[in-house]
Amino acid sequence: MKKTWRWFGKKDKITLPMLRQIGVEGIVTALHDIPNGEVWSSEAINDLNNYIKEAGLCWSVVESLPVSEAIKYGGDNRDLLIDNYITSLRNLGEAGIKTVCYNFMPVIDWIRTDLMYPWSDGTFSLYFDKTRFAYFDCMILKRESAKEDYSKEEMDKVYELDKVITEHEKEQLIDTIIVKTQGFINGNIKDGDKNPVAIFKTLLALYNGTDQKALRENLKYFLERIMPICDEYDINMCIHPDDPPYPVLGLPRIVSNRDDIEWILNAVNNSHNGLTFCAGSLSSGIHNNVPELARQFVSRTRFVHLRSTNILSDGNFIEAPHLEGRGHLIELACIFEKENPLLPMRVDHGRLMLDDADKGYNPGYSFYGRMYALAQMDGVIETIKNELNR
Ligand code: CS2
Repeated sequence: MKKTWRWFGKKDKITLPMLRQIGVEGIVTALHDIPNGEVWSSEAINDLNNYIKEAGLCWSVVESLPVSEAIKYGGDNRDLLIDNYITSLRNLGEAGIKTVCYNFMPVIDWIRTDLMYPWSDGTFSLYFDKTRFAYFDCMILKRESAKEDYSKEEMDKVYELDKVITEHEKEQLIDTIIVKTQGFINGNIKDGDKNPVAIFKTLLALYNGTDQKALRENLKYFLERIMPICDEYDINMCIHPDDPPYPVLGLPRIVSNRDDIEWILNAVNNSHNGLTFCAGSLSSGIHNNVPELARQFVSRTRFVHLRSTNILSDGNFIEAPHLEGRGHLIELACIFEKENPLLPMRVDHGRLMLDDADKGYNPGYSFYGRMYALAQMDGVIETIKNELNR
């Protein structure tokens, strides 16, 4: 597999020369400053592409070319937004950038309740606490009928938490769940927005009446419209799984399990309609057997995220060290390496360690933590290659 790295553009404190030193072979990035829904011009694409080339690297994967909410819920202006998306794809294709990761999660991308969960060895990782998330849903958002989505036992824990949670912790939950993730990934909510909860509720309301079936149909509509340009430029679209892989906040989710992925790949049976195999997202659903999914979908996988999780007895999950946990990354590396040695992979999320906090930390995207994980996976991949060449 080709070793790629998610880099956040010229402002990233982790610079391209640093990445060359640690053996990175390709860059995964996006035009983060362009607002969601607007065209990525050839000028802007070429400018970043040349910057990457001048550093002796190549732009391997776009992550992400974001899909606007109106495309997902099927709003009146979706055709215009898809036209813009197609123009951006054409401009990327002209520049020779041919792998595009995106997600189709309504409103919210990945969800965690804690960005600094301590391990006993002094490192930190991202964490999802079911009770805190339910608390956010029922007691902070006060979403109508939210309580019906949780068991009595889960609600009892929410009421217990309500007795002890501080105002500061509530603020932190809001910041973690809706500002840090959404501001950064989808651009829907920005740091400094006065009332993120109110904005978030407006966004959720856009999906009133959009069920799983409708969301699937909207994805199919989107894919059918963009496939001709993908065919023309040989662009592989790779959808990212839901994280975590089950419905949240009353929103439908359609990339959470084997059936979902089968549905998507069959609904538009074109090899350019592919998958980002995110082992971390898939592993945080107890229903998913990650190596089995990899074996089944390897031929339509166009990009791999190597990350692992452990699900704890209470349904909480923690991002695990890369060689541990439900991601089974060694087995996965074998499956993908055999199928396609050129497949781009990046280690996804790393623990926070050493003086990572000084590197302008985006949650999950530490320098030393990811470098450590990359070195581990590099060793695994080289061993596999060695075995295959015997
Ligand atoms: C990423 C996702 O940080 C992460 O968890 O894997 O945010 C991913 O970039 C998007 O879902 C892809 O659109």
